[in-house]
Amino acid sequence: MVLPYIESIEAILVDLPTIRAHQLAMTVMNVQTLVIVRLRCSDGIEGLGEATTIGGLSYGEESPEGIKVAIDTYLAPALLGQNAANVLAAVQRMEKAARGNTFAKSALETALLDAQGKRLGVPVSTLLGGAVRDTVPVLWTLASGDTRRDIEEAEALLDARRHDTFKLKIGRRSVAEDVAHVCAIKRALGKRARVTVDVNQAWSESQAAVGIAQLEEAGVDLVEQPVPRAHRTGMARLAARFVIPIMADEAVQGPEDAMAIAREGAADVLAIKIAKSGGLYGALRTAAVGDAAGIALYGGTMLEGSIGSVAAAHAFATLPRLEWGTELFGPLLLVDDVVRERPAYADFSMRLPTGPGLGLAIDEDKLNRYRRDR
Ligand code: MUC
Ligand code: MG
Repeated sequence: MVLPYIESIEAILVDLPTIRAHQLAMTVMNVQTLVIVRLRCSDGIEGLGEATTIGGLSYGEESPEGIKVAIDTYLAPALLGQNAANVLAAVQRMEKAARGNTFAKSALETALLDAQGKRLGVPVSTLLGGAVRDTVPVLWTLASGDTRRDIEEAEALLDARRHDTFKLKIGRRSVAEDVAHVCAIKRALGKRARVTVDVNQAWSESQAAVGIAQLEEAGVDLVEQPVPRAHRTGMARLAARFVIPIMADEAVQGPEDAMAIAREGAADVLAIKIAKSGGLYGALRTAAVGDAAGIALYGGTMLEGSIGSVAAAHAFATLPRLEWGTELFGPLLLVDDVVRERPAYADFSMRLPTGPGLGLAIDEDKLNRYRRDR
């Protein structure tokens, strides 16, 4: 048998407008930039991957432009000519070629898994051992910056049975203003919806102690990353002090962070993201550490388009326990995408595509329309 090898790798910057302004503690998004990877193999099979972050360098340590440079200059040369059918050997070569750069590595690993799935005629989740669910629950983030508009948005999505859990992005305004905003939304939605908040590291421990007490009182279901990611001892004190679950997002990148959080009791829930963990395998390893420690799991997003979101969904679909569902709504926040068919959302969930690999195909016209270098 002739082994297929990796023939070429292209990393393409794609700029897509969002359906409305998306306000987070560290930035306001009106456009999302995706880094789309096309990995072509000697047997004619092409794998797709995506690396996407939020707000340039304001959220994480890799920017879209930097991800492209890392792929073009360092990671692609390490992979060209290698066996395209051995994903983990390729991942190990990337680990030798570059430290960190987990977003870039995740996109390449996704593309290799997509290609291998297409080669074998099976979905990526099958390559990972098999899906235990064919849909994943998906929440929606309310982040328009306006309380009344957020309530209207939530009501419409509840009526459409698209989402019944809402995550509120806070941390931009004072603690008092943020708490008032959250309480108004929770009051309006009542028992019809779960409400969570993401502070994106914006509070000090003492601000968090005040804010979380009021959010708990208001019936909010979970608080995500209230304090800076390095402040694990503070997170542990907050997790011990309150009944409302504390979720680690920025504080958990890979399995080593999950281990430290477990040891220190620094969170009740882990937000797992393929980009933070360097790919689907890394995300599953991170999840396994948390799961073994009795920490609940949640499938996180970097607001990727369809390719990155579906890649993550294939991984999350294999997790035996996924207590807090996922937030894989990225495609719904974008006015358009670069795939022919976007994943389907209904009944508060995303349905996993069933085709080989990721189960997605590039729409060449749309890619040409939205690529930065057009
Ligand atoms: C984050 O920090 O969780 C996820 C949903 C959203 O609106 O922003 C992201 C990032
Ligand atoms: Mg978060």
